[in-house]
Amino acid sequence: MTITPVTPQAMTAEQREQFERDGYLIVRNVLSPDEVAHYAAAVDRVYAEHEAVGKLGADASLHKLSAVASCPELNGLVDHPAVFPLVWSMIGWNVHVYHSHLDVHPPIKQTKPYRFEWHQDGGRQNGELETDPRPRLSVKLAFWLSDVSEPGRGNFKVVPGSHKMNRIDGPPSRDIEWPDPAGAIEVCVHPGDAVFFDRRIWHARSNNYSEITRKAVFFGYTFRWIATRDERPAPEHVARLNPVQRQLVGALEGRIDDPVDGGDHAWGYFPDEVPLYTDLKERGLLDSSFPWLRR
Ligand SMILES: O=C(O)CCC(=O)C(=O)O
Repeated sequence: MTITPVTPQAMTAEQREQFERDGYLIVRNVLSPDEVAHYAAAVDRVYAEHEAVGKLGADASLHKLSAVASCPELNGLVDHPAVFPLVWSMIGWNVHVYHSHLDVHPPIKQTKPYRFEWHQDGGRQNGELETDPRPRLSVKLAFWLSDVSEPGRGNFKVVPGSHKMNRIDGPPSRDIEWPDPAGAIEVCVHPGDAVFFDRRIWHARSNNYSEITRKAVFFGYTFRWIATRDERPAPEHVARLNPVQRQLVGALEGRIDDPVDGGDHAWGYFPDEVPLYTDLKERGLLDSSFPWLRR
């Protein structure tokens, strides 16, 4: 597989300003055509396995949680050097993937019943945190493996700038037809592009009434002091991961397994044992002007 060589670098001041303003960034050409083919083939394999045992959705879609545990070939996406720096630039080194999924949405042949899909990520984080706006807490990367460069292809929809809004107007129940929020857009991206977004941005998947099967992989990153809802990959797959990938998928070993110190490890009390911390330190990328990049 040919990978476009990239030296990890912190997000630029322009990217930070745009992300703070809009709540998302589109990064073009993150994956080479070879990488797109490689990852799409892996996703296709998982899809075929689920299809063979009748485990697709009613619309023949697949929304499979725990991306790396479910499809070990996706491990190279979890710390992809072209976009992973956006993650640690925004939330630092004490992070892991807490929620990830691979998604396959074939063309829908019959109109689906309406469902209001707009949401912020994090479930009850959005009811149980008292501030306005609520804190960011997590960010997400979406890698696009199919062409959604035109609207109507099951595009990811966002309301730019809505990440500071604790609520939007919505129907009394999710099956009642309701207009999209003011300012909503369909994000148009090519295979190999990535979208980086704040979990708080109001977003939704749209229905794919095009002729093209939509394929994407999503990784949500948060602080290690927030519990993961992802499964850990099997030991034979963990063996192939680099130390930062192991941190991200919750597969570090050693003190982290200690009944007492393990909690402190997740709370970030032992930075020198956290692979992303040591990696950034060696590269001189720990910019102490950001609290989450301090020791
Ligand atoms: O699949 C999509 O376009 C949206 C995914 C989504 O809602 C999410 O990642 O929280």
